[in-house]
Amino acid sequence: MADIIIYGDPRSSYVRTARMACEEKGVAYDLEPVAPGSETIGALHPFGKIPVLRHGDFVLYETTAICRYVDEAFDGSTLQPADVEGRAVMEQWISAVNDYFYGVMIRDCVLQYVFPRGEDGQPDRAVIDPALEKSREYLAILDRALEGRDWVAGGDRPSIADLLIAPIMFYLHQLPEGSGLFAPFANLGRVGGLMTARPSFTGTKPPMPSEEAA
Ligand SMILES: N[C@@H](CCC(=O)N[C@@H](CS)C(=O)NCC(=O)O)C(=O)O
Repeated sequence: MADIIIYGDPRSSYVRTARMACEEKGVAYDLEPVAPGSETIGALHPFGKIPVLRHGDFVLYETTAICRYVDEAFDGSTLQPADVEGRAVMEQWISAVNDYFYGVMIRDCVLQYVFPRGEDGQPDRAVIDPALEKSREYLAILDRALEGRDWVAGGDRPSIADLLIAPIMFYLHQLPEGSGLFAPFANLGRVGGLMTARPSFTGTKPPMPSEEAA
């Protein structure tokens, strides 16, 4: 058994971010697959969400706090830029992803397809269509931020901000509109290629519905 346990559903983008932080850092962990709102999570996370990290007696929730802890508690290459401006830009993007990207891209696009709430059990276009439009706008902002750099806060390796962004981009890409959404954005395509080649990304790929049924 590894020293670190990550509690959460492997399909969750936030859980994937926490796992990617461990993988990028080279820190062994066990994934305890539990649902948000479950009894296990209720005992560990006062807001009932995932992921949660346990390291010995230490229990921690909130994805960014988990990533920062994994980065600072263990040796290995860093998940935060060395320079003060780089760290500030990383914080800026962590905040932007949590406050703007997640709600629009995951809650209002991806989850609308996964748990359709429209008429006749169909995805609710009144929610999805404006969210797709907003996603396009936000992807353009991210694409501009990646001009001339591989990672959003600079440097030669992904920071915590990139680890938050990548699982969201993955799910957005899976949507029926995914290819079209990303088509205009060359920097997102280039950086997506770098990210999808990393073992931290390939090793945490969520089970897709067709694979679960198998
Ligand atoms: N601020 C939290 C957000 C965590 C979060 O929203 N996790 C989702 C899964 S991706 C969840 O638990 N959703 C279930 C729910 O909202 O009830 C973090 O950074 O960890």
